[in-house]
Amino acid sequence: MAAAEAHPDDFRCGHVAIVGRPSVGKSTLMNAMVGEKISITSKKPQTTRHRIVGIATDAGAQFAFVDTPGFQTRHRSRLNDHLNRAVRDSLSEVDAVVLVVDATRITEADRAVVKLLPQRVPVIAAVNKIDLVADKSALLPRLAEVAALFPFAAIVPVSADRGTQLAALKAEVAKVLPVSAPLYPVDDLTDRDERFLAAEFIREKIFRLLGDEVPYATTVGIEQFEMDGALRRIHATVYVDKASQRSILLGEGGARMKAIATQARADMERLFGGKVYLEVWVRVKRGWADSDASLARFGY
Ligand SMILES: Nc1nc2c(ncn2[C@@H]2O[C@H](COP(=O)(O)OP(=O)(O)OP(=O)(O)O)[C@@H](O)[C@H]2O)c(=O)[nH]1
Ligand SMILES: [Mg+2]
Repeated sequence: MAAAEAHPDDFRCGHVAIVGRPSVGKSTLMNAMVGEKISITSKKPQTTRHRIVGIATDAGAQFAFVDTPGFQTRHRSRLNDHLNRAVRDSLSEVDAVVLVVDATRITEADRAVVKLLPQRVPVIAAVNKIDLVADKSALLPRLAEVAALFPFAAIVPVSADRGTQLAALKAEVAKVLPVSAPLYPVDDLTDRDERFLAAEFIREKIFRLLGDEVPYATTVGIEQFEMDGALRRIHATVYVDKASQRSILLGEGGARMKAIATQARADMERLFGGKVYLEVWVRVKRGWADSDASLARFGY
């Protein structure tokens, strides 16, 4: 293929797992390095539930970042077991790992993730959210604390949110990747299809617009995804655990669900580059997060 031949002999490429405890900014970091919102983010822990590859290609390297769920130390459901398994599985199949920690504090949950880190694969620490550390002299002892956790190949302070030091992080990752032609077409941004991304964008708005209970009782299925000329017609169903959660999700006269759908549709139209007609239904499916059959059906 002509495109592959155009890359220099020392071009590097590989899969890079992004791991860490919940809410440290793994998905924000991946999106910032890819340059598009591929993976959903929110202030709430356990936003990411699926392994998702985000691809960034530059002149010297192609990075296939693998965003993973935040590693759980509290097991509340079978869903959580699936999420932790996704983290462990990604660690066994990559060329490098980026461990993300929060520059404001290292916790027991971070230490639990460090215990999972592979010995034979290079691990780089990204100390994220440095924008929140007003007193930069506080950063040095934090970096020393991180260095004591594991024999990292490099430690890079970053801000995923502000885009600070991302080139430095990529440069450190590129150093440890194998020499290889690109594994993905250079214009690809993710390994996931629009159907998956559509469901995720809806889930993101639920995480962002609702309180602390309902998002964790929710999953999204896409019933129909059709092209009608240039228009995408998408029918989605939001599943909740109880009827009371359905009422909360719908809101007064359906207003909350309408806001969720409107915001999700805007994200879809931006990423897909075309108009979207979106219809969303809410159904009660009791115990879906604790049933292997339901979890399999929803792609967990
Ligand atoms: N101030 C600041 N906030 C950040 C930064 N990076 C991420 N955040 C915020 O941290 C929160 C969590 O970000 P996510 O990217 O969803 O975190 P995550 O590690 O993927 O979380 P899970 O998928 O739930 O494990 C969001 O509110 C982000 O906006 C950063 O560099 N600075
Ligand atoms: Mg995430």
